[in-house]
Amino acid sequence: MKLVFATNNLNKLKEVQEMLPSSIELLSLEDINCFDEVAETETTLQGNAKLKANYITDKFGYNCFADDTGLEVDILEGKPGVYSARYAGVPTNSENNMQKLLAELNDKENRKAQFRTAICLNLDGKQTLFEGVCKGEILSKKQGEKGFGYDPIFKPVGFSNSFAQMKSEEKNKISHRGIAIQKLVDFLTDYKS
Ligand code: ITT
Repeated sequence: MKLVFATNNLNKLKEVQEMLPSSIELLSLEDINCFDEVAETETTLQGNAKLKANYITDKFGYNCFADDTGLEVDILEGKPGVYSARYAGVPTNSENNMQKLLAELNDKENRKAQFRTAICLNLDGKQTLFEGVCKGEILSKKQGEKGFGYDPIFKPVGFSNSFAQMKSEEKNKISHRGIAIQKLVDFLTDYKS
């Protein structure tokens, strides 16, 4: 089965590639000659995931899935959430986003946060949504070099390392995207066209 993953984020593409069984041939936007930027104009993660998946299915006709991910910080009442990519403004910049969040939480005791991923799958004319959540806390400074985005300042519950100190297989087992992708894989495994 051929499926397009509608993302411009090559780190996400790599993570997801590692998780899919060989029966699913993952196509990137580059593979289908799509170089468009889809503006994430919705106010929810599900809304943006739908927007990105629908753009590809409507314009290029492919079965496709897209994800949108947000970091929800308890003491900030769920912010930056759906605005995580643009937290420190545009053009988006992960280092600036992390520095803004660290400054915002300076001296705060409650550092609880969670990553949430929404996935929208368009398959044979039917749409299905999946979600994954990973609870953790925001560290007081960056730790580790791996991963991307907010990984150096996020430590999942039950672990002493940040996501950026984990191998991608380790992160994928417990991460928001890993959990949501596993649900997608289970769905596709049971799917009869
Ligand atoms: P696409 O929309 O093209 O898929 P993106 O990088 O814009 O790529 P999102 O809107 O889903 O992806 O991401 C929102 C923000 O959250 C952005 O700053 C990412 O770097 C960050 N992010 C997403 N997944 C993450 C992860 O697993 N670990 C750390 N940060 C992550």
